[in-house]
Amino acid sequence: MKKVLTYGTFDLLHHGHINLLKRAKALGDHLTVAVSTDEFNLGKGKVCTYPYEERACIVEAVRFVDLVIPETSWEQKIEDVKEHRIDVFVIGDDWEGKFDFLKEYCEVVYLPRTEGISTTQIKETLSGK
Ligand code: C2G
Repeated sequence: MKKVLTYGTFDLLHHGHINLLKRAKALGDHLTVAVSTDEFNLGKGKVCTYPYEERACIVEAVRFVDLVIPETSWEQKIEDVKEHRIDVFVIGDDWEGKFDFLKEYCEVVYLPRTEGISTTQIKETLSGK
């Protein structure tokens, strides 16, 4: 079984996230998604609309997703790859090159982001900006 792993906040889930998850799953047979905790997001300078439990529940319901785990630190990726016997690490190309250190442990794939949609844009639209 070819195992795929990705990470993200996934707040206000939108089709850009779904496109990422769909393409990630297509690279293997099993997709694990590490969803950023609220505390970790503060470190990323992100304040989420939905708390971790709700974001994890929503991501878990996506048919491409097989397992959700919490992302609590920048340092957990190598351990996650080893512990979950991951074959492919995938993330959007806004992170291009940032996780090349994982190439020692698994394949690393940066996928093109979906243009024209973001959680920030959704928030701005809703706030009438
Ligand atoms: N994404 C995308 N297209 C968009 C928006 C997001 O492909 N229009 C992708 C991102 O590239 C990422 C995933 O969807 O791979 C989740 O995006 P975010 O929730 O913004 O996650 P991020 O803050 O990038 O967290 O350790 C890594 C971080 O946790 C990644």
